Amino acid sequence: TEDIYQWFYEGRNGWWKYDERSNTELETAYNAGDPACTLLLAGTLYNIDFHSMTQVRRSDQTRRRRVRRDTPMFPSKGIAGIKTY
Ligand code: V3L
Repeated sequence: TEDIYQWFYEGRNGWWKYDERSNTELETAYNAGDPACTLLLAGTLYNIDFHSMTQVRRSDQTRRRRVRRDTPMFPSKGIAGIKTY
C-alpha cells in the first residue's frame, strides 16, 4: 500500500503492473537484497530474477518475460491483465 515503486511485466505491446500484493512481495525481496522472488500467479509458480530482470515459469523456463521496476506513473496496459483506460 505504501510502495513508492511499481513492478511491471511485459505483455505483447506494453507493460502490465503486478497486482498490489505481488508488488509488495517483490519490493520486500528486492530491498532485502534477495537475488530472486517466487510468486504464485493465477495458480502458477513464477520466479522473478532481479539480476536478469525476468519472470520465468518454474515449470517451463521457456515462458519468460521481461520485468521492470519503475515509477507507478510509467505507462501500462493495466493491472495483472485487467485493462485500465
Ligand atoms: N501477473 C498476472 N498474470 C500473469 C503474470 C503476472 N505477473 N505473468 C503471466 N501471467 P506465461 P498481452 C498476461 C499470465 O508468461 O495482450 C497478461 O496479464 C499471462 O497474462 O506464458 O499479451 C494478460 O492477461 C498469461 O495469460 O506463463 O499484453 C495476457 O497475458 C498467462 O499467465 C495477455 O496480455 C501465461 O503467461
